[in-house]
Amino acid sequence: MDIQTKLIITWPDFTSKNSMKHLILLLTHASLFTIYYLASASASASPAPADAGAPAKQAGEVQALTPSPQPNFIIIFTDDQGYQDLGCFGSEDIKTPHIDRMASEGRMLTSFYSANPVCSASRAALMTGCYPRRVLEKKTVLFPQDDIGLHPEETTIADMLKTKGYATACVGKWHLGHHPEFLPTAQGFDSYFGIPYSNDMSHPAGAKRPAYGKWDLHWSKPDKSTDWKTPLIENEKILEHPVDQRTITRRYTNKAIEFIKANSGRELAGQTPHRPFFLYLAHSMPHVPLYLPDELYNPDPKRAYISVIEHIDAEVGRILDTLRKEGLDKNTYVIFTSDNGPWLRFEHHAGKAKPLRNGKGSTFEGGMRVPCVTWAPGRIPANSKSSDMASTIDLLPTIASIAGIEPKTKGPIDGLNIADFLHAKSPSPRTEFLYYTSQIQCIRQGAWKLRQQGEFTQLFNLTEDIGESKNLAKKHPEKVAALKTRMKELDAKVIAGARPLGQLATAPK
Ligand SMILES: [Ca+2]
Repeated sequence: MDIQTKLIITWPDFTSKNSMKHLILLLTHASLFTIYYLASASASASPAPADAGAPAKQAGEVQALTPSPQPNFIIIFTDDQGYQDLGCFGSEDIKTPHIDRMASEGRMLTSFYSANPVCSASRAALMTGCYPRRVLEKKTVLFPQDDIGLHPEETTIADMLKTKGYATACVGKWHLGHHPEFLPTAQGFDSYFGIPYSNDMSHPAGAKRPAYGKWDLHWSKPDKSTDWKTPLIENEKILEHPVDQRTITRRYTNKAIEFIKANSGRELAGQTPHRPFFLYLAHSMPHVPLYLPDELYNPDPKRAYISVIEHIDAEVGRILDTLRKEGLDKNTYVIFTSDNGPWLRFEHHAGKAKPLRNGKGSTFEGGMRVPCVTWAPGRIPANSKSSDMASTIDLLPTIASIAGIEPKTKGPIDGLNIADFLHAKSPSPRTEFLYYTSQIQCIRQGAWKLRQQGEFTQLFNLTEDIGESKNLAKKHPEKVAALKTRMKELDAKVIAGARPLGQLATAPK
């Protein structure tokens, strides 16, 4: 293959006034990457299924399974799923038998935080192990007209794992920059399949975003899902535009299973051993608008959110079944959580964060404390549960530790290694946590949480008052003063070490 080959990729109207100059991109390394991926994917996919050109097995012959000594990692990240929206987290109306089983075979974390109450900033934090204020400046949500993204020089979990030879795939919603320079394939992922931003961001710009409060109407017209003009991207190219959102949750799962099987560790005679893998599966639902495959559709709009979570649960079940079937269940960590709390204003098109206060967009607990189930049979103890604090920002250093990697990040990170806590061998090392929107709003230290909005101060004891109903600020002025000082001190460190987000004009091509 001529390694100097250049592909011309057209990127249809991504809306910004500056993007015209990027409509035609000469992507040297990106296209080579694509070519490499396609070639390696076709090569590595072939030995995985036993029926795909492999020698016929003889009776009694057991196919050799040689799981890699390096564990695999899967993060399943849903969008706007509330703290209560799993059976094991107390849902009164949603049935999630597969994730409940995952919890009974693993460990539930009940004080687990996303690092921001909205999409992009939450994802930047997960990927980099940093408070979003450190890596995404004051941006919290990226839009189709933006020319920015997570800086390509930031070290993501995928970048880090690649230093140890991991195969990496991102499937689902990315939302850290939709231009090729910022897509997952520029951030350590070998491949990408998904939508680049939220499923309600109409596209191209200028098209009217359907009005809020019309969700029952949208639910009543499932065959109009393509009204949303949401693109589906494979690697750096638009595959479908618009994508039919009825199909998306299942197609993400199909892609994820294909990736798992291609890296299952099954060795057939003469084949190169497969690599350990990292799969980041970020479902774009239950963010509104909600859609389901036709056979699961129920016209009652009050069933919309319930049915969508139950569909996600069934698809998570398919992932776990694949791991069991491929013999990977003893060598794979699966972490299921959500990017932020439920978007409460949409009523039955949104979830619940009970017993927490508020939801998406808020630094009350309902905005950022999310359901979290961790699973790694034989490594993470079954039937365990902890209310110790932990956060998505802790996953990068934790995964690094488990994989035996000393992460070389672009600068300081905020995450802590919670591996021993995950394995129930120690309490969580996280005793403090900062709550950011575009800027700092709260600090939690043990049971105490200080919330500061302008001159308005609130102090809660989360152990006694998980619903943040009693403001104790006047009763404990010394605690308020100490927490204010500590919050300012920690925030100043984050801001002093903040790094620029990626700008399209300066991003490497
Ligand atoms: Ca979200």
